[in-house]
Amino acid sequence: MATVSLESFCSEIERCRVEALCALETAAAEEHLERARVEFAGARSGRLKSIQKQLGALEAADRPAGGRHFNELKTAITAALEAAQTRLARVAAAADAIDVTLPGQPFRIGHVHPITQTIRRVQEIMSRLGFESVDGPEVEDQWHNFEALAIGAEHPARDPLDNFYLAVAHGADPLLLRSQTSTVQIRIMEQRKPPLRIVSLGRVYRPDTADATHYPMFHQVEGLLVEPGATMADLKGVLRFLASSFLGGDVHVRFRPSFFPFTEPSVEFDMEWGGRWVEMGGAGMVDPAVLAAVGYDPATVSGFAFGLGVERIAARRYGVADIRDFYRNDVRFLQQF
Ligand code: FA5
Repeated sequence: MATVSLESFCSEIERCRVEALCALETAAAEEHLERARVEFAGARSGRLKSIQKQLGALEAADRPAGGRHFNELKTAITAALEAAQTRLARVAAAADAIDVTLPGQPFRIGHVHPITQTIRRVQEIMSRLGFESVDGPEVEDQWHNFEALAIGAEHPARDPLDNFYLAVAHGADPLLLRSQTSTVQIRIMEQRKPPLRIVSLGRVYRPDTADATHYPMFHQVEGLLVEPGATMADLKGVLRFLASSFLGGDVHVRFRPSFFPFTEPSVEFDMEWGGRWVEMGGAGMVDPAVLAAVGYDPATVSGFAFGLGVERIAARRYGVADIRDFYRNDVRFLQQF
């Protein structure tokens, strides 16, 4: 092998250092870095390898100095390689991070279902008259759904075809999904003494065929007031107040004589809608026999109660012609409220 002078060996080392550090420091992607690694530090034909081979061509006296320069070059290239790897790994990690400078996108949030909106609004209106919101169970016994409300064993309202009875062990009294919220009147009167003003809004169930004004699961708002001296005039005033607060002062309402086993006298409460009268619910003065059955003294207190269909008053308020629309879960319909 021809002899190589220390001077030309050192200038080759210097050229290699400059080119290697430049390539490694500017590598912007993994493949650039890998190309530079192979070119300068490749085990078989890298530039470091070929410079190392030239060490043997130096004069014997120059080899220690040449070896020192070579080792410095090797250390510098190894350090630059590691620094470039760390830098590119950091860039890759930053690319996965959240870019807080990106512009925002519209965020779609839902809202409360119109029936729940109606329930909350009715609760709020009734609270202004001092009516406290209470709840009752949806699975009921026959005492609270019928008997305590003077709906006797032979009454057609107890027919299995008109109720969702639940299967029970032989001999036990069947429970049922409550068919009216009037059950809550009894439950509260059993627990509390008069005076009381309560309102209860919740689901009730009847095997009715679904149509524009009926659904097998629907909601009722039940109101009950028991105080000394309560009269039918109070009942009418409260229902008018509820109707005009919820629907606006120009709503027309009417009371029609009717019959419920647990109120006497009883009325139907209708609202005018599009030139027609639509039944919203039933109402009346709590029958003294019902008051006596829960331990109240009908000689000192009287009361009124009402039960309205929530879907019907919601339909009237929002101009919805078919209450089935409330339960089709069509977002295009629901997002209008
Ligand atoms: C009752 O349920 C009585 N508990 C109301 C009552 C309470 C009377 C307190 C006296 C004192 P009725 O069965 O008429 O009454 O139902 C009341 C209202 O519920 C109806 O006027 C109607 O608005 C609504 N409703 C009845 N069945 C359905 C149904 N299948 N789908 C939607 N709403 C209904």
